[in-house]
Amino acid sequence: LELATALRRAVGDGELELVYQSRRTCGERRITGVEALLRWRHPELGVLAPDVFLPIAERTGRIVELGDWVLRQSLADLSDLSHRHPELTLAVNVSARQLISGRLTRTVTRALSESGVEPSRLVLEITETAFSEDPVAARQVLEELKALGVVIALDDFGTGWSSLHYVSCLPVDVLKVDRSFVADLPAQLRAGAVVASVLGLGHGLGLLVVAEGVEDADTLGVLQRMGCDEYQGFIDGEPGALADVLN
Ligand code: G
Ligand code: G
Ligand code: MN
Ligand code: NA
Repeated sequence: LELATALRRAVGDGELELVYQSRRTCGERRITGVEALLRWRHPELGVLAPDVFLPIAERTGRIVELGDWVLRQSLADLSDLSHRHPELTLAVNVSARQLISGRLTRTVTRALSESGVEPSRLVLEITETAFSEDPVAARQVLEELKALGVVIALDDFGTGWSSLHYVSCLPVDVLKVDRSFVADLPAQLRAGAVVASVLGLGHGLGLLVVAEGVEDADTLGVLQRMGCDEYQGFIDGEPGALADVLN
């Protein structure tokens, strides 16, 4: 309850922050983009991870306001560095409730025009829960976003109940293989089979496949040999300030 109250003030008081994680090609490890990750610098509790406060924000509806802030701030951050990194893409996580809030398309349109960033450089990361809650509304918003020229990624792919259904009928461009499968890659044949099948599916549909949670060179080596397109993970360091991540 206290967190819920404090969260109400967090946006206005400037307590929210973004850290960034790079996304790179598996082959040359060339940077192609960054993912914005939200943090809350709570005055007494210190830096809180989204797992601690996003469920509260979802429940209270505050997530819509937080999501607006994340979009505007991350696009402004990218815009500041665009002269040096004109090709870099920005991935932003969108929660289920935000997706079906009825105002996401308008918010994205406004944030893009304020920042001057090309729509094709913005990747919105969606999880399957959004579709299980309200498939009709979710689908319509995705169509609107696609019409703007924004890129759509399915996040945590493989962990939901009906991934195959969604990937076959929704306008999606990118599959992000959940890190639970990636973590077990070097040691576990089962994880290898799952990742191989996501790669086959994604490439069969003409999608870009990104592996999440790559922590070591062994794992990256396996992904390279399997033909995975891009990866993210602590192998490139902890998420940090945008300027640091790009150095
Ligand atoms: O950054 P971290 O690993 O702590 O993120 C934990 C979870 O929070 C992940 O599932 C991630 O997708 C989610 N997350 C991080 N930033 C945001 C954000 O800005 N909006 C939403 N909706 N989820 C986020
Ligand atoms: O669900 P989503 O993919 O948006 O989650 C992103 C979260 O995953 C972030 O909170 C980030 O801190 C975490 N993460 C990113 N890379 C790694 C990694 O290599 N290992 C682990 N354990 N977590 C990671
Ligand atoms: Mn994500
Ligand atoms: Na994920």
